Amino acid sequence: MKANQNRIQQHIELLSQFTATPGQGVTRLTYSQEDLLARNYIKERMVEYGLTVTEDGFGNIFGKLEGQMPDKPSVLVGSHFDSVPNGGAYDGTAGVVVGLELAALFKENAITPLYPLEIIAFVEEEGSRFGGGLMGSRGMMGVLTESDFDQLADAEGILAKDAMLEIGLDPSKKKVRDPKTILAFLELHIEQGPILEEKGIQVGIVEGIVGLTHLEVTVQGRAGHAGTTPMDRRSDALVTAARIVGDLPEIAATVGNGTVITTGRLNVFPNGSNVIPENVTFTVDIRSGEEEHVLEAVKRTKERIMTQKDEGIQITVKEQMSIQPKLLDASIRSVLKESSDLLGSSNCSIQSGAGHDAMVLSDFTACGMIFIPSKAGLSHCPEEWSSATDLAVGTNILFETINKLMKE
Ligand code: HGY
Ligand code: MN
Ligand code: MN
Ligand code: MN
Repeated sequence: MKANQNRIQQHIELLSQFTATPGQGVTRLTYSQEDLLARNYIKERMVEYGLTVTEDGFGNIFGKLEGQMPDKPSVLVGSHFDSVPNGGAYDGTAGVVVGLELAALFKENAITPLYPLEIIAFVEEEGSRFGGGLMGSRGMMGVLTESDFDQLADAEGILAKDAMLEIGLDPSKKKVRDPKTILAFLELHIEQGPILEEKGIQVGIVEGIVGLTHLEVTVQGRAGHAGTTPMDRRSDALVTAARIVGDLPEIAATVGNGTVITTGRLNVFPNGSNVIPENVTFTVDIRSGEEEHVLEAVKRTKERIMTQKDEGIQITVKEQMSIQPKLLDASIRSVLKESSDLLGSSNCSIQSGAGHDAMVLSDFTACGMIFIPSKAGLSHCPEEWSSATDLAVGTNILFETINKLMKE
C-alpha cells in the first residue's frame, strides 16, 4: 500500500490557490473567504474519502473514520490550514493533505482501522489574524477559555466569533474535547529549516519543540506636525519603538543558548509621512529550547521596555501567548522510527524551532511529529517548497504508525 503522490500534489496545488495574495505566496487568514474556500475543499475531500465531517465551536474541521472498535479513543492526524501573510503552500497544509491521503488509502483499500481515525484541520495556528497563535488547538483542549475566545478580535476590531458567523460557522457549537477520547495525535510538518536537506535525510522524528512567548507592545506618544514641532518637544512613539526593537537582538545574544527574538509586525498610527507618530504597536516573538532561557529573555525584554525614559511616552506590554518547550512522547517516537526503518526511509531525531499544534495536544495526549525536508530550509515565504515524494514517504510512515498504535 503506497500513498499516491500525484493526488497529494494536486491537493497542495489546489489548496494553494485559496490565497488573498495570488502570485505573492499563500495568505489564508482564519475565517476569511480564503479560509472558507479551503475549508470547503477539505470537507469535500473528507466526504469523498468516506469520513464523517464535523466542525467544532472554533471552526476546527474533523473527518472521522469509524473503527472496528468504535468505543476506543481516536488517533488524530492532521495540522493547521491557516497561513502567515505571504507564506508558503506547505506550512500546516502539508499535514492536512497527508491526513486526507491517509483517509483515501483506508477507503481505496477497504480497510477499517481498529480504532476510530480522525483527520483534523486546525484553525489559527499562526495567529496571523487574532494574535497569539495555536488558537484552534488551545481552544479544543480548553487552554484558551471561552471568555478568552469571546474577546479575541483582529486588527480591524472584528471579533473572532463574529468573523466565524460571516463564513457560516457556529461559535455556539461544542468546543472543548475530552482528552479521554484521544489515543494519540500525529502531525506531519515541513521542517522549515535546512537540516534534513543538508544531511540528505528523508524524515525527521521530532524530539522536542521550542518554548515561545508572544508579546504585544504598545507605545503611546503624541501626534504633531513634522515641520513645526522642534525636536526637543516631541514624544515620538516610533523613535522609542525603534530604539527598543533595535536592542532585542543583543538581548537574544546575551541570553544565548539558541534564543531568538523577532519583531515581525509593527503598526504606526496615524502613519502619515508628515505626522509625528502618536502610537506604535509591535510584536515580540521570543523562543528558546529551554524554559529558563525563554523566561530570562522575556524578563530582559520587559526590563528593557519598561526602563525606556522618553518624555511623554507611555508603554504597555501584553503577553499574548506563552507555551513551554515540549518533549514529545518517547514511545510514539520509537513507533515512528520503527515505521520509518521498516519502510527503508532514512531518518534522524530532530528539534523543532517552530511552534506546532502538537505542543498544545502533548499536555493532554501522546503526540508524535515527523518532519520532511524543506527546500533550502525556507519557510514563511512564497519560496517554501517540499516534494510530493517526501510527502508520500511521510504518509506511508504515518499509515504504518497508526496501525501499530491501534492494538487489540
Ligand atoms: O511560528 C511558528 O513557529 C509557527 O509557524 N506557528
Ligand atoms: Mn508557520
Ligand atoms: Mn505550521
Ligand atoms: Mn498640513
